[in-house]
Amino acid sequence: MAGNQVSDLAILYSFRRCPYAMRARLAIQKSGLTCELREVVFRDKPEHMLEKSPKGTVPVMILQDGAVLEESRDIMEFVLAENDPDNWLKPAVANIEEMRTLVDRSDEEFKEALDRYKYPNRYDGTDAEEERTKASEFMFQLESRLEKQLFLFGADPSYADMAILPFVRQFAHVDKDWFWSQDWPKIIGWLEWFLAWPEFTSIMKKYPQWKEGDQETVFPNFTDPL
Ligand SMILES: N[C@@H](CCC(=O)N[C@@H](CS)C(=O)NCC(=O)O)C(=O)O
Repeated sequence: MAGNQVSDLAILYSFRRCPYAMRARLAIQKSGLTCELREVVFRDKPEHMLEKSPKGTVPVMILQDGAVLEESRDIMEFVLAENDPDNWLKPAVANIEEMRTLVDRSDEEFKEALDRYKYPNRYDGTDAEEERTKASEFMFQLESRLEKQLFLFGADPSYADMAILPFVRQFAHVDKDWFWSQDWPKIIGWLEWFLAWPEFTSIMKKYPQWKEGDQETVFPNFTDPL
């Protein structure tokens, strides 16, 4: 499938540092499909994006037939259902439902604690350390999975690893010294693998803010070396 034209998927509104957009870009790149990437700046969201998806979050994918995917996991599952060369949706030891359950826990409890730990001033009566402890409970659940296998659902990366790792990265980056001194060696190894993985570094390429009338930016750009 690699090398298909822009028209495969039409448009992806994205923001480089958003973990939801990262997981969508990882899945699109893996699927071998291409799209037109439009980099968003939150204080200046494109009218076209808001027209198609008034909730105003990224990522948003607008397909050729006009269908709008406005949840990162829907984008991941849609593109991987088209083409999933490394079986991210079908790991050897699990099915999609089991992976979705773990990703739900990440997107709900873990993300809630992570936001409160990262931005305690945005939430009344929040104690950052308490939130960090709550978020750490999820880390220990992941650690015990990773003690048995290199990735969350077996010996190879899956949909669940890709959906969760961008948020673990964010958690680690709030206070790197603290994170890297915790007793979760498997998580640290898993995250370090991810940070150095060419498929991750390539989706973190910088793009200027998209403006109406700009030339199309094709993502991924298969002519760039990984
Ligand atoms: N449930 C959504 C959440 C997406 C989301 O919250 N994205 C954030 C950025 S990381 C956003 O767009 N925020 C909009 C804003 O801050 O104005 C998804 O999975 O796509």
